[in-house]
Amino acid sequence: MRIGITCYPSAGGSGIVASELGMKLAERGHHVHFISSEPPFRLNTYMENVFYHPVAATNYALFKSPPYTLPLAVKMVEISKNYNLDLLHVHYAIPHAASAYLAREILAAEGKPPKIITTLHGTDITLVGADASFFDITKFSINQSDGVTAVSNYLAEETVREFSITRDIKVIHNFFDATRFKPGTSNCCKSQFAADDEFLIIHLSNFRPVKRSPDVIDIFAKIKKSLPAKLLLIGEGPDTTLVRRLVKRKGLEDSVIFLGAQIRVEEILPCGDLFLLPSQEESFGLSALEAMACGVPLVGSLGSGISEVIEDGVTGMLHPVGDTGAMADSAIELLGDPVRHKSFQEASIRRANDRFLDTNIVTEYERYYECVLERCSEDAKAMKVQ
Ligand code: GMT
Repeated sequence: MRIGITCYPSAGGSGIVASELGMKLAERGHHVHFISSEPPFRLNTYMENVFYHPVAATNYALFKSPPYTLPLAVKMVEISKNYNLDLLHVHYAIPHAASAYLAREILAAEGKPPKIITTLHGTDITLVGADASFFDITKFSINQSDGVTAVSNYLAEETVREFSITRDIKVIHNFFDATRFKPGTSNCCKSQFAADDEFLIIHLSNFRPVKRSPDVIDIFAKIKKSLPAKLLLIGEGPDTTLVRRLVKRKGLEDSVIFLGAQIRVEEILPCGDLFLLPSQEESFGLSALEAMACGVPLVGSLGSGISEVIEDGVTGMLHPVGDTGAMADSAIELLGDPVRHKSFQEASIRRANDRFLDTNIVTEYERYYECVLERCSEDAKAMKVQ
């Protein structure tokens, strides 16, 4: 197939999923054209069958800021025509699904337009899409897409509830690359961050308010009173300054390491003993899955998509949002019991591989593409319906 993929290029889960999916599809022989403002974060090297087309948002004195939605639509038209694309797969509804709709309308007048698949990732529904200034266009673009997927049942249900959507939404969970995300080997980098007798606790996010990163510091401060530990923070975002201030105020400067945004997190995650994700909500929690695949159990928030990824009491311990006391108690209990900790590590690796393996999930996307392109069997077509 000839596939156009559009996503945000920044270090967020939706761009990462789009990049990983595109690379896996390219390995399977599909031609994948990334259409975005910059090369996506994890798409950092050239590989066969992968093409990148930048979208330049031209500014003009009249504009307050350069428009992006329209040049993106025009670039989608250009690439669809030049490479005869079968479909445009857009990740994160706003504004990508609206641009794809415009592109398809323009192309329809000229011949065979590509099909549009929109993958919903989270705040495009739960925060931004639900905002009055985006609501109607988000609902319209979802309804106009030829196929719609969501990364969890939680998100599919939220979409139906929020937008009164009646069309099918196919749930395709996020996945991990099993060749890269796996338990640590003897050359694990833990000693760079923590002493032999210290536990290494990791948090990875884009430090947006929805991640509740100050809670991470609160939980860590409580753990630190009972156990020797270091906290490794990976990522960068609007709350990083706030978190730095909090670390200083709590006198934890020597115990917290700020690593900033990192591309090859698979080389760091296996060194962790525990992963913290106390988010307000997560449609899925890709970082939790990648940690889980590396054999790192999680302590975090109950509800939303995290509960679909983590099995509470088996691969992690979940508590109501904001209950940092209970989260710290669970962390102390788990780290203080080596037998239980080991069973959580093993269960994490098993669950990741049983449920979220790249090979299986990429095949689900391929089958879904075939169905949207009306090339699949009646049996497979039924798969479109949840
Ligand atoms: O919706 C967002 O916040 C953006 C998105 C991103 O680009 O980081 O994150 C969402 O998509 C990820 C990939 O599907 C999920 O793993 C995250 O849980 C989800 N974030 C939220 O729901 C807050």
